[in-house]
Amino acid sequence: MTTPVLYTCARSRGLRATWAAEEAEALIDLRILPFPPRYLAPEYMELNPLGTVPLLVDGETRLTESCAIAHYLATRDGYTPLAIAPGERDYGEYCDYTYHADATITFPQTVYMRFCLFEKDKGLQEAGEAYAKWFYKRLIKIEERLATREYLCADRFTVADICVGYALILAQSVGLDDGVPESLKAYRARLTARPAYQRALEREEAGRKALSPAPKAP
Ligand SMILES: N[C@@H](CCC(=O)N[C@@H](CS)C(=O)NCC(=O)O)C(=O)O
Repeated sequence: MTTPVLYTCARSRGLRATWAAEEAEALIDLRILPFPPRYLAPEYMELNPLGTVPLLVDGETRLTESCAIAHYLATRDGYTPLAIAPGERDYGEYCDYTYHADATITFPQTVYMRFCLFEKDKGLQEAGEAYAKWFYKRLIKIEERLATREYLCADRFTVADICVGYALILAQSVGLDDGVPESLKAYRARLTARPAYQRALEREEAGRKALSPAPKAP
């Protein structure tokens, strides 16, 4: 069997994949790129014409969706407790929250980031702020779900928590935390305290540091 190669940028949505690999103890060849690779690693466009990260290459198989990669790494060699199998309780909810994480929650976050952080000069800040509000409103579904649960599905930590948890981690790092309910902040704190999350961060950070040009000798 091949070792899957994960191309990503430190702390990007690819963290979902690095984190899942650490939780599942799945072997991956982690390749950290400078952000954005579209400009800073143009040769990457040959591997992924979208220019986005993450990308997982596993033999002939190629995936470019962070939530799909997290699920794939948790199930590639057979179902692990990190995923929920068909027929198991909360299988449908597991699929739903895993997709919900990027399609419904991270989507407005990225529009906010684009208009309010990366492309401020375009004069679209008002629209960006509207997307920030939209993001806050969209947290209602996970807030209600977690009101009576520690984890989203089947009373255990799964890839659905990794995928949704990353959106909450991103919220904190891009200044989108004001409208995040305290209960979801507590959920995020539980998730980020996990040793596998800490290891994933360290791995990505080590890769990022290795990219930086060595300091010039005086
Ligand atoms: N839905 C995709 C989105 C991938 C994506 O847009 N990634 C961002 C980083 S978080 C990116 O690569 N941006 C750089 C660009 O588009 O040039 C996923 O979840 O993996």
